[in-house]
Amino acid sequence: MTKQKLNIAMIGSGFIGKVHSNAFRQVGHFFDLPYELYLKVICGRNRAKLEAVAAHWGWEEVETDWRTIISRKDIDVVDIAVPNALHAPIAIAAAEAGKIVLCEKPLATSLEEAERMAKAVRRVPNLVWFNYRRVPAVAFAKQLIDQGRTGQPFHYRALYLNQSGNDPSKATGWRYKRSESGTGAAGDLFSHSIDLALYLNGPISELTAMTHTFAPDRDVDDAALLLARFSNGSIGSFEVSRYGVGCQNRNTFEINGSKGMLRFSLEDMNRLDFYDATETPNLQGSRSLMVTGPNHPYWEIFWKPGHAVGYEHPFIATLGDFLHSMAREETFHPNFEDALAVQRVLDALERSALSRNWVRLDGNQQ
Ligand code: SOE
Repeated sequence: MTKQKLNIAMIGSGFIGKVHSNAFRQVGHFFDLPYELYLKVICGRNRAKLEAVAAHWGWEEVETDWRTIISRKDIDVVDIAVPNALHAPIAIAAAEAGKIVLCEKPLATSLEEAERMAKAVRRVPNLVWFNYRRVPAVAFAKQLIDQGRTGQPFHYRALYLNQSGNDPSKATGWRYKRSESGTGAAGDLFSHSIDLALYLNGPISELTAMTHTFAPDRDVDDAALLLARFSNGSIGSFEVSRYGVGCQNRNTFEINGSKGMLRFSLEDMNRLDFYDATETPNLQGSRSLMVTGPNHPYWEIFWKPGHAVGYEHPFIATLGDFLHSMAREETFHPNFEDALAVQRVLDALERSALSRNWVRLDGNQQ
């Protein structure tokens, strides 16, 4: 059977463009895809850099104007991997032109922008690259929670720490400028922690937060702390920072429930700690599960049991699942609506930090 061809245009050629290029290249090697993907055109501002990236990853053409990409009839998929302030204009134009739209996180630089984006993509297949949902250990945590293995949830605890703010060579890019990124650590790191929290533990009903900027001349937050009440009755604490010196990419969560505990750290991403409080007391103890199979999420897609996966695999899994759900005409998650839910929490975080008050959310986060 001949497969439908999909011509992909990726806008952006930085770090995350490399991760996406790899996912587009690799996805057909792992997933039995319902489509044939073509890495048609890569778009960015610097032609010389684009040509080098295109040659390296096998993009057929380069383009320096994203509007030209949108107007091209032969482009099926627009993938947005550029600074946050450009997400909205590109995503809205692409959706209006009927393209399939994939977008990096955080979705937008404001709630108002995110609402317009989510509305614009309603009629086209869409995805937001909250990649950590598809770390096999995280997907397995979700399965255990859904099976009731952790029972009634009491605590949700998350950290996302890196040390980029403390490194002057890194702390000058677009991620540190409000005009291009909207927020600092909140959008960059917190968006991941919030997406995971909403996915694993459900909507947040109210929160209080503080943000802090260490660098004297910076107009975005470097760190944020947040306390939350979830609709399921549990309480949450979150900390994100670009001054987590000693941590390069520490993304963790821990859940304490009436029947057990789950603990994950991206620094040991193939493992999930599980404590089963229903076992006889003399056998109770936290076990460190290697989540590479058998019978773990994606174990038949990637390597044999015991053969670890890395940073790139959740992106490949995100894309593979997305293409399958598109072929089945099913709604994929995380999509723009899920990312809008994250944006509502980010907006509440900012309002709470400014007003120094608790902020209620309407529970409309899933
Ligand atoms: C930089 O802080 C960054 O690349 C984030 O933007 C990503 O979303 C995160 O996964 C890793 O760190």
